[in-house]
Amino acid sequence: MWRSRPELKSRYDVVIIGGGSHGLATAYYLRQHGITDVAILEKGYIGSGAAGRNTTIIRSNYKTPEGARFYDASVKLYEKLGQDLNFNLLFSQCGHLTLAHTDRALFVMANRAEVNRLYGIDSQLVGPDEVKALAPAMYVGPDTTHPILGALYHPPGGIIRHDAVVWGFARGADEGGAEIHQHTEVTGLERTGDRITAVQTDRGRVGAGVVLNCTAGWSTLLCDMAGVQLPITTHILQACVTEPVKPFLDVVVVSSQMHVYLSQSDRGEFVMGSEIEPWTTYRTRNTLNFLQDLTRHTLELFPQLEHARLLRAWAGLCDLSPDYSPILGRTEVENFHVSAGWGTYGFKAAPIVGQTMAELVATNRVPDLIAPFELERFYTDELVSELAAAAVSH
Ligand code: PYC
Repeated sequence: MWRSRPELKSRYDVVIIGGGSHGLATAYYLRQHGITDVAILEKGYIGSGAAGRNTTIIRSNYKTPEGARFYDASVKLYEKLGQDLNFNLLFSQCGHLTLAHTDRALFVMANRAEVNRLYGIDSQLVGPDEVKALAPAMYVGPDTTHPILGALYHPPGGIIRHDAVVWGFARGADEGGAEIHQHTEVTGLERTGDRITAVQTDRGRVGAGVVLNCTAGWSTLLCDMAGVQLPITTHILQACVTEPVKPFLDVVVVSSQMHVYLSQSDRGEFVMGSEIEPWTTYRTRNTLNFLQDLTRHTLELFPQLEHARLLRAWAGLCDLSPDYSPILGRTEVENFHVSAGWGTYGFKAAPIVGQTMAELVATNRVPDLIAPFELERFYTDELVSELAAAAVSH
């Protein structure tokens, strides 16, 4: 679907580090600004990082005005992305239910619904009867460890085929002239004064007009090479998938108290994820604790899955920033920009990251949507707290 890897040229106008959904989306949208002398450098294969390891959930019911309008813009791009890329992304806007098991959770969700609605986002608090109607197969009886008092219901939320998003953006970027260099590892960045002049790779050195760090997990290491410090710690997040079973769930179900989020894919598999691990690591192996906790909580909600076999489990790297919002846009190095610190929110932001980062590169102006997320906010103390806006406790 894209040209095979060419030789590296000695220079590109734009070098994008990271062939995940953000890097590929940025290359795709750069083409709309007429910028086509672009190389994407990916140390593994495209989509081998966070883009291929998430649980494919798309939503915009965030807590802060800055977050809500940013992710809303992303959902809107996702809605027409299949058509734009001429690629079936299997986007199912089946709705998204965040369960509330305590009065406090109901209060927080009512607040989120208010913020969401102020920005025109379809999001509302619903009671147990509506929860039952939306997910008839879910056990909602009063005799559970965590009785369901209500939920935040977000109809535009849903799931999308993550590999297809990666492949669609890759094909679109390639058609626009960008070169995709898989299995090309960045080993250093050459900085002269306030600019990055070249990128060193295990296949040689390339000069660069602008460099974008679009990696997850490795973002701090790459920023270190540029002399830029990111306030990020890296943790693993684990997920798993069952064998296909008869369809009985057509809404995404999330519970932050039970640390579980799950959906049923078009193939019938249950895709399930859990809490972020509290330790920092780059070791993407699963743990028994994860499987025990996740399956216990899932079976409380869906006892029907008792006999379903797990097909696969995996882990991905999540970069956490102090306010759980991304770090996006410019750094103190003039021509070195970042898309980092996404926690567990990165995949759902891919199209809007691509569009806004491409605009930043093309115009050298910071788009309004990403201005609140600049690295600078940690120096000016203007944090954007998305703490507790997800099923994980970040
Ligand atoms: O924020 O939607 C989310 C999410 C899904 C899995 C982890 N976080």
